[in-house]
Amino acid sequence: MNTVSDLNSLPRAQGSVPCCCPLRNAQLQRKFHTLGALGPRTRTPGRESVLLRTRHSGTALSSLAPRHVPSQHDLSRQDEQYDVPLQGEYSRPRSPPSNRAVVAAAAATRRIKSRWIQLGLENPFVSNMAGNISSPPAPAPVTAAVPRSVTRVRHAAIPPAPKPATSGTTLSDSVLLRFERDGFVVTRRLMPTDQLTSLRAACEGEVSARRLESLRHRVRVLCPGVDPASLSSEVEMREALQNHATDDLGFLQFFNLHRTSSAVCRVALGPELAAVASQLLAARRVRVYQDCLFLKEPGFAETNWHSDLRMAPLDTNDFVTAWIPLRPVRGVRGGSSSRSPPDSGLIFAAGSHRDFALPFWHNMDGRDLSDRGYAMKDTGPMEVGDVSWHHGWTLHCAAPQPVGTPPRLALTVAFFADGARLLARHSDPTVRPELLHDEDAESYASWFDQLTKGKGRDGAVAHHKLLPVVWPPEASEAGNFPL
Ligand SMILES: O=C(O)CCC(=O)C(=O)O
Repeated sequence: MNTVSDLNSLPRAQGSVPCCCPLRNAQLQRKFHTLGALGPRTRTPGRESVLLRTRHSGTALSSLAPRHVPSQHDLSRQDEQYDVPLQGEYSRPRSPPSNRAVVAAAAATRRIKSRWIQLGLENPFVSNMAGNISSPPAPAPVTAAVPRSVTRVRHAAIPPAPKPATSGTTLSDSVLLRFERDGFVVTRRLMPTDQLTSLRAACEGEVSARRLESLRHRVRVLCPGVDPASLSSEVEMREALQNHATDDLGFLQFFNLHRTSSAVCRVALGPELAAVASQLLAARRVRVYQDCLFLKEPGFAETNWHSDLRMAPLDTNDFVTAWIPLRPVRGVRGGSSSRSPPDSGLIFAAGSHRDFALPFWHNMDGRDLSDRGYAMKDTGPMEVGDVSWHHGWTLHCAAPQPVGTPPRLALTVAFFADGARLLARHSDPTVRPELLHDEDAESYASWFDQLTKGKGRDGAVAHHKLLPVVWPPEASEAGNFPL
């Protein structure tokens, strides 16, 4: 499957239309949204790589759109983008850096500085770091960060070594590079099977207990003319979805089960996922944004193309979602046996998280992605215990769930690098609040409203007890859950 149009060949639920473009209604059009220009990054704990620098110069611009009017945006709000590379991301190498690495680091730092000067900032390294909680040491002034001699680079710029990871899987450089390039990776056999057995039982229980709540949510999202509060039974809600929905029903979703279920809490807030998230995000401190269970019943339509960050009120690029199937998923090609039917695993537009030009130059309404040249990649068959990970701006979708297959349940857990700010919807005139899709509002309303209430809180750093720190292990707030 190499092109968007190949997706037309996927089997579809009766009455549904192809899940790929051209987009077919305003709601789906609004869902399309992508951005995030991460450069290559090859860091693993305990090792260093000068390639990190390109990430910073790349994201400094990418984060401005599509949520801001770039020409008017006050760049000093983009705290997380302004790490002095050797300060924010550098891990102590096992042996001193080679001269070549040091020279390359100095050159990269100079390039970033000149970029800032072109952007008209006086001294970005100094003025923009205050309050960036995810970057522990305060940066040296620019004169120290861009030293004249190699010796001064070594002594001025290298911060104290971060603590090494104390548990969890260590991702290889090639996996990290693949994530940067494609915007997704799969980690095989990441989760212990016994955890997944109790997770599945807990999730099935939540599906029964919260079915009405979930259908009401779908009515709210898909039936703009219907008041969900006026419906009380499953029959009424299914009728509303049948007769008034602007789109086919692709899934039922259930938010934040970790707040009530200890089995979900153990997985969603546990160190196995958090260790991987911290490496993919290259973040020392990671928070959980939400978990969400997706149920696809046989005959359900496709999951439309979307980027997760479009639905999160966070002004960040450092966001990653883990997708954990609760039964083996054969994937869109039907697995190894040609006789097994396809199954609705995730499909990714590889590299779309770096497609800065798409939302910058194009009006996303009615946008046909087929000429973007994305390679369409899927996870392939996944076993219980495998986890796929996608960047917050990576465009992805899932095929319809074929009739005659068992329902497909998958738990997602979304993580972000600590220090991200809330979208400043009211106080920052350059923010385009209409671009935030409210599909997940039920998930974040409580903490978002609390955090933004009060003068000067709009655009505050996203710290809340419902956004628990899960990495590093010694700072984990997982013990506060379930509530
Ligand atoms: O499982 C699905 O069908 C959708 C999942 C999804 O969109 C996500 O993980 O962000």
